Order: sequence, then C-alpha cells, then structure tokens
Amino acid sequence: MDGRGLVRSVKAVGVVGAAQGVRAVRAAWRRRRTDAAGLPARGAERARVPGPVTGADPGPGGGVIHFERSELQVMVTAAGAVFWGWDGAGPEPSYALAGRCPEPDARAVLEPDKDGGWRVVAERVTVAVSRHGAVEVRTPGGVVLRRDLPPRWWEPLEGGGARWVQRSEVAADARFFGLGGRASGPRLRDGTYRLWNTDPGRAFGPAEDPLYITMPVQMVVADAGTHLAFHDSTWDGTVVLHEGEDGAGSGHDRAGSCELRMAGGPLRCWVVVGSPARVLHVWTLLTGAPAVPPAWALGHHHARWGFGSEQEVRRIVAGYKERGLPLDAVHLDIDHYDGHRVFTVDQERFPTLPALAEELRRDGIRLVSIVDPAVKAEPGNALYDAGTAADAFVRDASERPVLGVVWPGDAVYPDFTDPRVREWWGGLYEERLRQGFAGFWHDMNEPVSFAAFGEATLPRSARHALDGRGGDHREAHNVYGLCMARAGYEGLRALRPQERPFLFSRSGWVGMQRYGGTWSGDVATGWPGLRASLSLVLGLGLCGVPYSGPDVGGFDGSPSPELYLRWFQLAAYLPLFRTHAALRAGRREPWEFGAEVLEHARVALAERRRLLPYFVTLAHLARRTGAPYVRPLWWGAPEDRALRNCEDAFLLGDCLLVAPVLERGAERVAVRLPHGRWYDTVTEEAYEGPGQVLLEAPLSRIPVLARAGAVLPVRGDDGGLELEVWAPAPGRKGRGLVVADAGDGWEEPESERYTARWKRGRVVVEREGDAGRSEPSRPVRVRGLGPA
Ligand code: MIG
Repeated sequence: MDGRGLVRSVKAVGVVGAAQGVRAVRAAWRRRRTDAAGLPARGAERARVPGPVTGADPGPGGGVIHFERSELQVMVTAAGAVFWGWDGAGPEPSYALAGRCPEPDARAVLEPDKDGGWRVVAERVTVAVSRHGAVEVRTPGGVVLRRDLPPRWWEPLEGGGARWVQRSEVAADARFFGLGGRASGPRLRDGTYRLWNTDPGRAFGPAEDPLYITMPVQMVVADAGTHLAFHDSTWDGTVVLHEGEDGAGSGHDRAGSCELRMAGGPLRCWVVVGSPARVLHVWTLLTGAPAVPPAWALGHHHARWGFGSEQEVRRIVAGYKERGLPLDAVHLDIDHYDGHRVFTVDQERFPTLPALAEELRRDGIRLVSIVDPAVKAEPGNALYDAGTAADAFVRDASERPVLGVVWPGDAVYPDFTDPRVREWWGGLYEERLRQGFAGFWHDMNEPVSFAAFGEATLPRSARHALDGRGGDHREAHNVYGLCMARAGYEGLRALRPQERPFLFSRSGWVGMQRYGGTWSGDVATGWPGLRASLSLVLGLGLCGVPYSGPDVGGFDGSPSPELYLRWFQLAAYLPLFRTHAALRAGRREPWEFGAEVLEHARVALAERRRLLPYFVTLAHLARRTGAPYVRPLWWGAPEDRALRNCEDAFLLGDCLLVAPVLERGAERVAVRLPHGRWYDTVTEEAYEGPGQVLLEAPLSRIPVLARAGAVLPVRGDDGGLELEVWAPAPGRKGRGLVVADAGDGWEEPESERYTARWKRGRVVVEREGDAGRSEPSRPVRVRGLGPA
C-alpha cells in the first residue's frame, strides 16, 4: 500500500464508521488475494509494430491494408464516419454502438497513395495510410486534421491480449475537449487523464482525475476543422495531452499531441469530421440518440442525503409551497432504504410512501429514487436470495461470489454485462413504481467497494459475462454503469411501456445517453467546485451526453449565501437543475440563506419555469441532432481561436448565451461574444460580437444574452406557450424552432418553424409550413426594439 492509499483508506474508514472500516480493510486484502490467484502473472512481453506495408484489398467503404505484422481495416460509413481497426478488429461487438455497425459508403474508394502508402477517399474525408502504418485523417481539401503514428503493441510471450500505445498529432492551434466528465476542463490542458471510472471517495475539485465517467472520446477543435476521435476499447488507459504551440509567424509551430495507452482491448478507432454540430449528429447516429426526459425532469429537483423521514419531505415541500417556489421533483437518497438495502423502504420512517408520492403528484411533484447496484450479502435478504438463485452476482476466478463492502455492509454485485441479469434487475423496478417513484438515480455504479487502499472497486480478476464473450473486470469495469443504466431503462420500458423512463446515472460510458443522463457527483463546496461542475456538463455534452447538472451548493460542507446563490443561478440554465447535499452537510433549501438569497433564487426558479418550453425543445433537438443543450461558445464558430479558450460562459441552445458568475465577490463578468448581435435579456441592451464585453452581474442575476433574431418558446403567465422574439439586426432575418411538449409518452411532437423579419419598420413573425407562411397561432412578444 502506498502513502496515498493509506490516507484514503483512513478517510474511507472515517466516512463509513469503524465496523465498515474494518470490513473495508479486509475486503482490500481479499481483493489482492483474488487478483493474485485469478490474473495471469505479468510475464515477459514482446513489442510489435505493424512493419512495412505488403498490399491492400478493397472492401466495402474502403478496404484492408496488409502489413508485415498486422493488418488494418479502414471503412467509411454512409454518414461519413471513419472506422479503422488493427489486427482484424472490426466495429463489433461494441458497448458504444447503438445498434449494428452502420452501412459503409459504397462510393468510398481505396487507392494507392504516394510513397507506397494507401488511401481511402470519400466525399467528406480522406484517410491516408502510410507505408509503415501511420493513419492521417484529411479534409477533402487535403488538410491534415489528425495523424496517428504507427501503433505499438506489447504481447505476453505466454499468449493473451496485448496492451498498446497510440500516439497522435494534431494542429498546433488545436484544443482538446471531452474524455467524458472531467473536472479540470472543458478545455483539456496538458496533462494525464485516466480512463477508469472512479468514485474519488470524497468531494472533488478541479484537480481530481479521473471521475465517475471516463470515455476514450476526444473532440479536437482547430482552425482546419473539428473532429471527434473515439478509441473503442473499454479497458483501463491513460491519455497524455499536450496542446501545441503556434509559431505565430516568427517561430516554428509545435504540433499538439496525444498519447493513448490502453491495458487491452482492440485497437480500433472512429473518427468523425465536420462542424461541431455535424460531428455530434453523426456521433449520436453511431452511439445512440439521447433519451428525452419527461418535461417535469426539466424543472427543479430537490434532493438531500438524509431527509430521514416522510415528515421532513413534507416539511421541505411545504417550504417550497408556502413561499410560492416552483418544485418539480424530490429525490430520496439511501436513507429511505431499510438498512441500506436497495429496493426496500424503511417502514418506520417512510410508512406511507405510496400515499406521499400520490400527495406530491397532485401538486405536480414527482418522487425520484436512488438505486444502488450492490446487494447486501445476507441470506434471508430477499433480493440476495433471489439474485443468488438466478446466479446474478459477479464471481471470482474460482467461482465464488465477489464480496465488496458498501453502505449495507458486505455486498455482492449484479453482473450487468449479462443480458439475463439485466432482465432480472430491470424487473425489480416494479417495486419502485409501486412505491410511487417516477424517476431513478443510479449511484455507486463505477462500481464502488469501500475497500479503500488501492482502488475502491471490484478485483480486476472478477469474472463478467460481457454479453456472452466472457472476460474479467479489467474489460467490464468501465461499462458497468452503462450496462446498469441499460438494465434500468429496458426494465422500465417493459414495466411502463407508455412512459418515457427518467433515469440518470453517476457512472457510465460511451452511449449512456441512450438510457438517460448523469449528474456531476460529489462536487466540493467551494468556488473551484462551482467551476468544475460547469466543466463536467460542457465536456459530457461534447461526448454525446447532453443531460446533466451539478449538486447546487456543492455536495459537502456549507456554501456561503453568495456561493449557493451563484450555483443556483448557474444550474437554473443547465439541463438537470437539482439541489443536493451530503448527510452531514449544511442546508440547501433556498430559504436557508437569508431573505436576499431567497428573493434572487425565486427569480431564477421563475425564469427556469418560464424557459421550460425552450428546455423541452432542446431535449428533442438533442435527440434528433445530438446537439447538447449546453454548448461551448465556439459551437458555431470553431475557427475563432479566442472562443476556444473561453470556458466560463456557454450557449444554451441557439438562442441564449449564459455568463455565470464563478468568482467570489464578482459583480461583473467579461464575456467573449460570438459573431452577431446579442441582447441582455434584462436590460435589452444590445452588444455586437465578435469581441469582449463586460456585463453587469449584480447578486440578483447572472447575465443571459439572447441572440438577435432568436425565436424562443416560453411559458406565458397563463401557462400556455408563447414566443419571445428578439429583434433581428437591421437587414437580417431570425429563425427559431419550437417542439411543443407532447406529454410523457412516445408520441412524436410536431416541430414548428418560425422566422422573424423586418418589414416596414416592424418585426414580423411567421410560421413556416408546407403550404407557405402563416400567422403564428401562439402569442408573440417582440423584444430588443430599443427605447420606444
Ligand atoms: O458514498 O447515497 O454521489 O449523491 O448522496 C456516498 C449517498 C453515496 C454518493 C452520491 C451522492 C449520494 C451519496 N452517495
């Protein structure tokens, strides 16, 4: 055990109590023993590179290029995504892909390139493979977006899977984003990023890496273009990033670089090129459309670890009600379980849960339940007995169930990589639905075992079904949360086929958006935590997971009134808007921070409710196009270098720009505006981009700007849908899309398209239809017309 490990284990003991701590230490030893017996000893290895090219065979969408010691399949899909795989690796099987591998592009051709290399030429991209196996992705104009050097493998002499390294170069001006949820982003600066889903076991700040969701997905933005690269291996890995340096005319450019080391798995890669919008669109065609949350999940949620009783839940709800504050969901944490057992209810403290749920429902408030994966290992515990009978739990190499330690004590873990187990687990949500829960919050699914020195997860030798292929935790770890989300989602669909499931999950992997969203986990209370929480939302959105948000106020401790308010104001513009805190943390209700904070929080809540139709539209847009609700400022202008470095403001859809306050005492924020005219939504003052502006940010609000020409669906005072239109700049046109809420089912809502134009000194708003333009059937309010 190293020093850090010891400190961590002591901390873990502090958190979970003495008995648990002793168990945790025992479990750590158990894990070590299990791995020593269950994993092959790391013997001698042989290094290998592809060697010189020997020939090529055309195939669908590209072909196979042969090297002396490997071969490379290159395939361009009909939508223009590029796949390549070494050593015979194809796109399937894959936990990332939403379905089967997409159709190849029949027009892509394999042809000889210069210097003995080969290239695949398609409409939107050229892939050039050098004679030693370097792979270049080029734009149709021939500009190189990414150059992957020949890979290198290390193979055990004894046989078995190889580990590998892949070095890549990108433009000197390129910026990296993504890699899942990273606290230090959204721009990923020089450093090492690990690919191993991890519960840090304490509240985290920007320096913490890795966190709960890691993905080998990088979005790279450069003058020459934007691309996304995904190395489809679920194994443990590290990514070392170095941003390049631009010689600025006087010196030499230094390319940006990325070095990816993977402990195993196929060496295969997907690359998508194009505008950010196109990249995300093709990406979600590949990995799945984001689930659309029900409208209530786009409102305000209040959670807390330790409500402790029905009375307390009623008290909180009454607190919102008395003060006229909107509330849409209340989340029950593990303290409502009976002895920390998942799928049970403490009957003493929550004796009438279904009645409570019904009561809340009448006030338009839904109940959301936490769901932990680990099952208390205790004969007589019905779930344990049922799971044992169904052979549902992860076993070690000698066939014994793997024991971990979590809140209920010794625990076993369902193997969600087994379709049989997913089905069994999915059926268990029936109990939750009977209790009256409408949504689900998956926690601890990295998965966590408190055995805290080394790593707080399952032994690497633990066996998993891996959907019939069989393997161990080294390969299954990173998809454990993803597969649990799938189990929950599919179970809920079967149990309540007429309703869209609402589920969000702490851990996950590429493709998790198919089942739901996530939240930022245990972000530390403090200004750095506030910033980290925005970084996570932005980064995950660029990896295809658009629905997430932070614990408002931070997870631990007690935020100052100012920090709480700024967090609240930020989260009011994020997809998941939820207050939450740890067991022993300070209060998080908006009225606990004094009258002033309450009044400003009230404004944020009211504005969130007013924007609900816009959030609903963004949720449907995310599903249809992959575009996240929350986008970096460079979304529409990736060629603007200054915007690439802007991390503290963001676009909310096409219409709004939000500039949160992320610093203590700040009452003004500097923002770099993208091109065009922008209106302060409160003062209606107009600003012209591109360029930097200084905006007033009194405690009462954070600056939100509307794009000139925006047509924004909002909720009117009578609850009906209205159009808020921001005057286009003179001589310009505006447009907007409205996808009206069609309930919590599967009915496909209609899209309404609007335009806004100047006509004889007035702004005219019209609906665009197949039969031409018509008057909007919704009330319209034009803003930004300047002083009357
Ligand atoms: O070990 O369920 O991130 O939101 O309140 C802590 C208790 C377990 C971690 C989650 C947090 C939740 C807490 N959980």
